Amino acid sequence: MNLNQKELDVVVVGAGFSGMYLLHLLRKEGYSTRVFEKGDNVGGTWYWNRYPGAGCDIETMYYCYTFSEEIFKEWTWSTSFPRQPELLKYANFVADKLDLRRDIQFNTRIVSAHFDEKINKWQIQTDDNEVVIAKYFVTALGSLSSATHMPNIKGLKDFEGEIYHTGKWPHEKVDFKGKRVGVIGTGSSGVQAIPEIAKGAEHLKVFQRSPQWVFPCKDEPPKPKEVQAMKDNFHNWRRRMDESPGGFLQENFGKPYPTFDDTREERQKLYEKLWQSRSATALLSAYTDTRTNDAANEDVANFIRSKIKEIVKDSTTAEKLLPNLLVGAKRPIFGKDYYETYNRDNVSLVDIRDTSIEITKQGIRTGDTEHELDYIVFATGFDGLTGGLLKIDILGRNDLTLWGKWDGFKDFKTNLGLTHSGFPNMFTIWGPHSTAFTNALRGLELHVEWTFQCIDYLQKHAVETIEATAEAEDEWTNFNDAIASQSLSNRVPSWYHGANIEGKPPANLMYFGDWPTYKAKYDEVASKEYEGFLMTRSFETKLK
Ligand code: NA7
Repeated sequence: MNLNQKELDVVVVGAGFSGMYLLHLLRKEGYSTRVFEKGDNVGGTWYWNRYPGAGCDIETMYYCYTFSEEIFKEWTWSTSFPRQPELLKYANFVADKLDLRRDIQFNTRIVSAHFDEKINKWQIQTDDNEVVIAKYFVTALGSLSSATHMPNIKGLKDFEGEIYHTGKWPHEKVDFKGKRVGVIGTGSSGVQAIPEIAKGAEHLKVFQRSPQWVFPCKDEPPKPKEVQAMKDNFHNWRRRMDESPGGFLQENFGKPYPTFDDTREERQKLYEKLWQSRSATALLSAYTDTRTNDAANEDVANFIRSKIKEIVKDSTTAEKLLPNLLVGAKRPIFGKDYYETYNRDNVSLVDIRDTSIEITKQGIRTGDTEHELDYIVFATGFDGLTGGLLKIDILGRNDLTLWGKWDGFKDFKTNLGLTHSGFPNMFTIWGPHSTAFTNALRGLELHVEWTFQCIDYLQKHAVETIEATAEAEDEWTNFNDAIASQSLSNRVPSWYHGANIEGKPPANLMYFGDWPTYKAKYDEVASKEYEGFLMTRSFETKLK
């Protein structure tokens, strides 16, 4: 490793799954590459999100690298839905196997990246004031974990107890024994953390602003026969993943016709079966129109409401937990014993939908009620997709910022989610316009492979700069927006549109369509030798 080298081919920010894989590909082809990582080890999302209960909601056999048959075959998961410690162990296993750490500079944050038009290279500065120069600047920040969201609740600074955020969990174990704990937020993180915190705390109060649909999933060990079949048929299995709508194989137990072709009894029978399946998200495709017809959607909603009322013994609490929301419009939340947790004597739910909330020295005040607490856990999410990017002082041509280019989100555009006109030789992996409903690991593999192949092409063709054209950006953004307009998700504000961040103007930040179409778009652009991009060649090449 030569961490003193000041001029590199590629600088990558982030040593999560994207940065690790990109480093592997670039290094194999001999490109001088350094990854900068603000944590002290690899793992990205799974390095930071260490809260109790943290885990993945895609089954392990899909939420893993598929670029290497050897790695795939060598690793065996212990559960169907992997928990954070095992995911982090997996990231470390891959880093060891590929000997990645020697080119990763840990404990180092990139604070700025300025494109120097005189030399057509990026000047990149760390928080230690080290400056490196690179031809290519690649962000691999993940879509969420680089920018946790701490809401600006009155009195936050006054609290005399301890404050935690699920997305920035301390590396030392937090002991809840004998503590009065408050959790704010009931999204995916809150729903995972709440049952685990409840097991340790003296008392847990959950402060819920919006009840959401929580789908139970069964955390059982993968069936050895199924795993072996996947390993034995690796290439076929990978191809089938790419042909599937979400980039992972899901048994479809639903019916191939619309909801109301079945009688009420038949529908209830099917819903019950899907609720009991390995992942109750199967309910989202119970019938062909579950996600497209409002009455069909409400039929499933009513079934889940009946389940919540059946599970939660206290009827007032159950009533507070009932969502009034299209099913499947927000990112589905997977839960393990979530609703059951409200039957514990040491857990209570505080509905803050219509109440003022304030933090005091001793805890949280809602309306006139004071809740005394030792710890407050914020499970309040992230400034997703763009938050991490905007934290870095990135300047493209003519000192253009991303914020300026996007006109403060009023004119939000990207080309393929990866490139941005005005920012030559810059790639933003798994950032804005990444896929909403796809297996993220498969998705980021595509972004990484595309970026690597593009860089390799440019180097082999003596290209000095590549940059998306404004027309290509318009086309891609219009394509994305057209798909979004058909999506249930467009009808419910969420982090997919930046709606969770106070003052962040809404924009369509994700791709809501299916995986094969998304992948085909990327493949098409590459196969047409980067159609939609401007390239400038080096002086020597121009002379030839
Ligand atoms: P989410 O899904 O953004 O959830 C954040 C939660 O925090 C949600 O319940 C919010 O309520 C709540 N929240 C946010 N701000 C406040 C304030 N000011 N007061 C009270 N409650 C608040 O983040 P997660 O970390 O759970 O999950 C993010 C993604 O990670 C998830 O989609 C998966 O892809 C993995 P709200 O619903 O806005 O009323």
